[in-house]
Amino acid sequence: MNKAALPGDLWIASDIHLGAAVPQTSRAFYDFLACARTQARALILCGDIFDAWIGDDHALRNPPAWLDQALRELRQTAQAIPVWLICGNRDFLMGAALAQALGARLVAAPVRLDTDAGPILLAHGDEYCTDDTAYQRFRRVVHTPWIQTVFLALPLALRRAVADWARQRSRQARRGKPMQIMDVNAGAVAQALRSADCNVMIHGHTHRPAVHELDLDGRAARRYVLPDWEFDHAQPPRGGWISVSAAQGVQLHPWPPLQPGTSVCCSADTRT
Ligand code: LP5
Ligand code: MN
Repeated sequence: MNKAALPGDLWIASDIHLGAAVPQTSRAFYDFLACARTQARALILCGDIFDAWIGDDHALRNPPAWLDQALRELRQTAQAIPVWLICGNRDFLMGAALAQALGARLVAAPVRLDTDAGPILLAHGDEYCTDDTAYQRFRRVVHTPWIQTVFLALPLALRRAVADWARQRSRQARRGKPMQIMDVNAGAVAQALRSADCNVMIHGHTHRPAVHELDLDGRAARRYVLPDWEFDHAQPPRGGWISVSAAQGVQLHPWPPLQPGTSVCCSADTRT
């Protein structure tokens, strides 16, 4: 179990799925980053920041325009406040070179995080979708170190083709799966909380934002699910984040704020 501590007001987001095809989502996220830079003590991005990640070299050598801007925004944020990155099932190949280039910290998940609101177990969440055995098999394969080494040694164009194929296969596979198995398994969540000696979990991945009250061996526990971000195709657009603070505890927020200019943030034109 990875452990860490992060005092102060934390902002947590995941599942932005940044890519070439989501300019509106990217812009909404960059407005969020601008607010985080002035209002958060630290920012944790909890996986699937990118829609697919095929290696740090892709980003650092000659990034396409959309990625160059994403990296600039993340780097600017990491210059203002600590930025912690957790890998998701789309961007599990994010590595130390990217973190260093951004001035961010790559954190292995799940991580038991000591915060001003108490200990919190943070994860992307795909690891708890244990009913989805086909996905867990896929996950074991692509998390195998030697397979990752072979993949990362491939020419960029071939890596992109493999990723596109994997995305296509995943979309097809999902169509044949009952929704229920693509959510976290209650037993897996309970076991993770027990192992971490924690009563609060925050994760993303499922795109089912909610606060779940749990009974963990007779103790009250909570599972917070981070929203996914989609401002290009979804109606209504959706985004959101979680704040962690001594004053308000753990809170789920929509993005943009319901009333711009409210306590947590800024009007949309605050980007610097
Ligand atoms: O991602 P999403 O939301 O569609 O569905 C996920 C699960 N699918 C995935 C697969 C990713 O989308 C693939 C993108 C990764 C790109 C970068 C790396 C490319 C290869 C790296 C090699 C080291 O995560 C989906 C879950 C769903 O969440 C809900 O939890 O159900 O799981 C699947 O669909 C998996 C399928 O059931 C079986 C496998 C299909 C993919 C086969 C391609 C194999 C390529 C391996 C190369 C070594
Ligand atoms: Mn995910």
